[in-house]
Amino acid sequence: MALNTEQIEQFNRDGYVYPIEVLDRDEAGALRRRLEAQEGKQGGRLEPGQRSKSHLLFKWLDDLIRDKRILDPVEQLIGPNILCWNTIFWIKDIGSESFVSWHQDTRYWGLSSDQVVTAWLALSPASIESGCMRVMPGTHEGAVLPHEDRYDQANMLTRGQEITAGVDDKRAVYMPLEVGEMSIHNYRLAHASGPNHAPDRRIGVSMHFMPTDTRQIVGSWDSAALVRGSDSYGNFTPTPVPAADFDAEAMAFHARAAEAVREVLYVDAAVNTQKL
Ligand SMILES: O=C(O)CCC(=O)C(=O)O
Repeated sequence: MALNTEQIEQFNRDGYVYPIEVLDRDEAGALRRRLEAQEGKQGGRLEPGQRSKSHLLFKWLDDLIRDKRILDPVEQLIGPNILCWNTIFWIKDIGSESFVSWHQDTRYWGLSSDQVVTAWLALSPASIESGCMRVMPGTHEGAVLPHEDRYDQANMLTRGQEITAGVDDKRAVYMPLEVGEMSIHNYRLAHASGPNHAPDRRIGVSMHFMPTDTRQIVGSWDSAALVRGSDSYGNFTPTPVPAADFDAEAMAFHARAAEAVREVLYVDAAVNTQKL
């Protein structure tokens, strides 16, 4: 569904837009079942190493990053030539105290562009009770705020990185989403989320899109999927398209691609917490 003028203005001014209807409940429910079937085969959870670059493991997620319903609004915000850099699962079980501290992804991803966006799709209800995302309007502009590594076990972020100044809780905005809805935020926007006190798991998948002129400026090698338009820059090695879930060739590529992301996320970190 196309964004209207007001939504585009809001994204440019505040750094986020939501809710965007993407999948109907049945379609989102079917994807959730596929994810949970895989979790069921491996002891009820994804391995930390399966949370990132997951479109190389799950064919249905590779289909999703190429889905017109997701890419049309993304194109309205960042232009016609689009790479998908990463996909990450954010799963909080019932009663989980897992949280995400206030942070800006610009600080950690090693990407040169200020136009990178995160599209976050809800595969179960993301409510205030279940720990949906909160954002700090306007923080996508200006300097990156100061962060400190706090290494909290319950923090879903690699190093428990947290903004130490510049977030005013009273001005923060919750972004609740129904099943099948998505939010989009600029990756510099400060965001966070709380624990899950709802009677269902909170399952989201984030998809990180960027214009093709983006470069990886921290890591020596990185990969991305060209999901729309053409890439005349060639700054990222193209990711293979999996033929099926856990396709052997894509899995081999995933091992290298996810490791490259980890190297960037943990650069200069005191501890490798192995959360991704
Ligand atoms: O899922 C969450 O609660 C946080 C997600 C997040 O930090 C992100 O998508 O960048």
